[in-house]
Amino acid sequence: MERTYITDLKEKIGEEIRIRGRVDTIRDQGKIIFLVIRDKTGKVQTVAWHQDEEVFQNAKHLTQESVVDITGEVKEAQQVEAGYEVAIKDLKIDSLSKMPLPITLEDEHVDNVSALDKRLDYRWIDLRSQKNQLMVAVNTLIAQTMRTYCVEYGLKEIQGPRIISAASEGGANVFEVKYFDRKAYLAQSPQFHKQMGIASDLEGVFNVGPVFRAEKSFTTRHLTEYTSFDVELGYIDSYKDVMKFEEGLIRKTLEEVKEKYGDKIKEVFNVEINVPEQEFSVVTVKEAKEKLANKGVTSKAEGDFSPEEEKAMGEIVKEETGSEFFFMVDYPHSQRAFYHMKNPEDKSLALGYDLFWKGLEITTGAQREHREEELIESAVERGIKEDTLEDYFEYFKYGCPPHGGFAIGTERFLMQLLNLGSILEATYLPNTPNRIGKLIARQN
Ligand code: AMO
Repeated sequence: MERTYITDLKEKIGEEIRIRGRVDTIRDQGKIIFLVIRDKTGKVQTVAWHQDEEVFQNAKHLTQESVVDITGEVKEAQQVEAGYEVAIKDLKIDSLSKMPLPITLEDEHVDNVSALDKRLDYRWIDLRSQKNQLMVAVNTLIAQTMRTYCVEYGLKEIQGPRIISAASEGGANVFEVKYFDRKAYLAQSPQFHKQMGIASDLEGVFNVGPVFRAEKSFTTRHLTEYTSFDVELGYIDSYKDVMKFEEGLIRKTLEEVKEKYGDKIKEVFNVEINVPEQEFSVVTVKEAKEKLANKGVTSKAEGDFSPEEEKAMGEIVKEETGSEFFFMVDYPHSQRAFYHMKNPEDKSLALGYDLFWKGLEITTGAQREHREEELIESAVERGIKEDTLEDYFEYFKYGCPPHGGFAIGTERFLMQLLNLGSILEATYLPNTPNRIGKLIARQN
């Protein structure tokens, strides 16, 4: 018999059906056992009677979270909320779960770090919760919408190599790997190879995949491996074209999420999805520092922002414009990646931006320096040895269109969307300095 999903049972009253799923709860009342069964579409009460010896003995053996295959009849039952239940005719145990479970199946958000660590150690059980099931579904929709948006815009999807010969985002936080008898690196970003796509006349490209950062940051927003959604656009006039593209991409993504999951997200996470109505605000670093100083929020981060400043700035912009998003522009070039183009009117500034959402940086973007000589000059200014980036510089030797792009940290995006307390919660199986899948010893 074909499987029926639990959500479809309401249409099958009086019929014989087959359901598959997990035992959510067990109520043993002596001569009758109630099993609430859960599948990805919902829950239903099923009943085993003592008169049916075989079914009853099987039900007696069951433990919570066991996987079962049930055939039975859907019967009206006024005493249960759904108005129906399943009278079990055949109960097959596909997989018996050991007891006790190492974690409780939390539907509540857990702030306590040790509890989170334990949940992450048993992530495959933790992901069974209603919250996490919804989170994974929302993440799927985000990825699909972003991809579709890029494809419809005419961009080509590429997969840059993850093992590369030179660090793109500076040598400080790059993982070195042994590559036969030489050194190689895990890509911190597909930066160089998405730019290669522009030199290859693909005109516009996107790349979605894992990137690696060897940062010993124990924060709520850093991972050592995350998924970067990268875009690079050719023949731009300004980094503002890049900002405009990203704004459209995010607006479309939020529209889709709101339409498909808005009510469910409100119910499960108590979060309202706000599709931005007006254009994202744009603030210069100088203006932001002034606004922050007026509120008494300062830091030593010159030309950059501490997490406290970022959060406060998010609140200031929200208060002033009602917007959860803002672009920060006019960063000092010295604080940015060497490949950002310098502003020709003030060479101390970069033609790039960061995008903030609810007070957290979710994106860096910029127009790139596509002129070989100027690019090498910027690299050398940073103390980068020219020969270490020879392969990259070659992309600009044989004609390269003006271009720019950005990268969204997808886990940060999901974290901000659902107001999660930590990026670890937004990651399928997070890697951090003290965690490779499971917790490893803290060695600071
Ligand atoms: P950047 O290094 O700012 O820029 O990274 C882009 C975005 O990636 C996310 N992110 C992270 N997420 C989780 N854990 C981390 N350790 C982490 N580091 C960064 C953030 C950030 O905004 N090549 C450039 C992008 C470009 O210019 O196209 C780059 O990688 O959301």
